[in-house]
Amino acid sequence: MLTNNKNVISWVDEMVALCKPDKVVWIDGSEEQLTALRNEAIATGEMEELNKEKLPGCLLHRTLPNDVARVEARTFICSRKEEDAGPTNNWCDPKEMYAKLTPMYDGVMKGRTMYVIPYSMGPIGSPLAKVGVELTDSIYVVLNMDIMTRMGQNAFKNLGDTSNDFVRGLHSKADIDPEKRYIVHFPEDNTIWSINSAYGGNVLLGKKCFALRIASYQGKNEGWMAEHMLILGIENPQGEVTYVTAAFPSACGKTNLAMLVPPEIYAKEGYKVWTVGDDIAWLKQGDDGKLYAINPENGFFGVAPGTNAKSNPNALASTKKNTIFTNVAHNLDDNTVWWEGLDKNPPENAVDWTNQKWNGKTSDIKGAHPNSRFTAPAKNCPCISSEFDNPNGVPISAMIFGGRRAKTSPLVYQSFDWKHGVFVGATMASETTAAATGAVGVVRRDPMAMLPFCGYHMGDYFAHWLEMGEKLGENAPKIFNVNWFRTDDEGHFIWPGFGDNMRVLMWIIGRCKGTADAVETPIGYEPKPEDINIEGLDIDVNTVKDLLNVDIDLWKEEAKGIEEFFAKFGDKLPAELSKQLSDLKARLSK
Ligand code: OXD
Ligand code: MN
Repeated sequence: MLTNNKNVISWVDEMVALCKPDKVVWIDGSEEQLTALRNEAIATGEMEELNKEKLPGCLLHRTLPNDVARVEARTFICSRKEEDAGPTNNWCDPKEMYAKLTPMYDGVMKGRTMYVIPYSMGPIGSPLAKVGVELTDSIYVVLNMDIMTRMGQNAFKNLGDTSNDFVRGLHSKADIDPEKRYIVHFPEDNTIWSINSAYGGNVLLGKKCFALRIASYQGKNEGWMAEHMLILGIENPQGEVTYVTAAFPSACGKTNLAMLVPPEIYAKEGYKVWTVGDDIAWLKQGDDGKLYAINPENGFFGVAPGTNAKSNPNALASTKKNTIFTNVAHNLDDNTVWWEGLDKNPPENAVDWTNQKWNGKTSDIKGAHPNSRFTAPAKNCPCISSEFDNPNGVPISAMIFGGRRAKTSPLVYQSFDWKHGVFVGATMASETTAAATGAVGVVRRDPMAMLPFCGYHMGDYFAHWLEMGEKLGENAPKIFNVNWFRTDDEGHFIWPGFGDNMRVLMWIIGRCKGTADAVETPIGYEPKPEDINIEGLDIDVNTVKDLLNVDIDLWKEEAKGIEEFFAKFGDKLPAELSKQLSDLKARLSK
């Protein structure tokens, strides 16, 4: 045992009595213990050790084909009252859910070892950090948690001997039976139960389950925010850094923006971009009144396909050592890994992610699963911020929302104020692409990119955002919306994206500093076309004008869509958001 905390000890005892493992191992986080676990996983075939010269410390793992992604249909928020989970979550009465799952955990770890993983979300000792303990029968989970969190004995330091403020996570692979898979949150008990999966998003309980679903609920009660946002800093040639956060639905390039490489025109002047986080931000008002953010994680759980030296050199560099690859192709010639979009040279002598013989040159099936992942330590990232471990976080000047819209949203606009910004975030949407199954171009609303991750009623979540704005007052970050995905009549993207998105961030920062101009439109403030720097791009100012165009008819349609979406929330929808909608309609009709 690594702690004297009675709450931890009695809960672990209770779960041991339920799961009946042969052995219980407390994870202290020492290199010695981790090396032994790596060796055990390699010996049993759970993981494969990769090329020691090219990928030192790296491991390869494959999950079962039925277990490759988060399962929203089997993810539950079990608050005592159904209305506290809200219309966007699956709900079940907690008593009923405990009664259903307890027999499934009964004796589930017979013949297995239970690992007790203490971890901190956020730098140890940070006033914004929180402690979790995850119990699991998977070495893969232990080794991933070591990368994704501050794991081990030190995590208990923040808790002390008497506190009960820790998140209780119980995970068992069980039989990896998809019919009996459950990812269940009991926000009022600080508890997460996950069973019958071994895929990252379902089993690394510090990430989506704790740092978003449970933490969003804690944040509402304790006056802070847990958001699905990247955090980045832009340093100017004078050495001043301005920090922004940004929320986008999946498949909109969040990790790429977080690790952006400045285009030549800015790089030569001495501008730099620093990554604080690529997925989750915890935000709290500081003593000086400003809003501060920490990244609660310690690593990146990134999608491998599409990551390459051009799209995201910093992410690729992060994966070159001490990284765990899941469900990528295995190059048998040099014992390295490959995925679609890595380069134009797929291996011929390989196995695909299902461990079948695979020739990348001739096969027309994919070598890596589209949701294959790398788990890489944040400190591997060449552009990791020097403030990454700052316990007080970084001050946020702007918050950015965005989605994938072919025509409706302009390249960038600024909300009129915080309240209007909450409306902009609450009405965020993406259009489905050909990459997903189902119809193309269907608008999916995903407020603040939190639809699958909000641990309570989204109407109350919007109200919490509005309250935070009241508290922050003059210090509230400015709120923006961006859209990198406008297309021309042939369906081609107009804006170059990637590193060139910095050109838009520069206008955003100018607005925060009061140095950039804007024009008022019915949907918010926009740059003048000439205020977006296009030096070195092969687009002209008329193209920027098109990118900024607000089509009133499309926006009238948009307002109808928003009205339908808002109806879902019934009387939990804050009156302020209905008012924002009618104000928008009035401005569109002027
Ligand atoms: C993720 C997600 O894996 O949002 O980060 O799905
Ligand atoms: Mn995410």
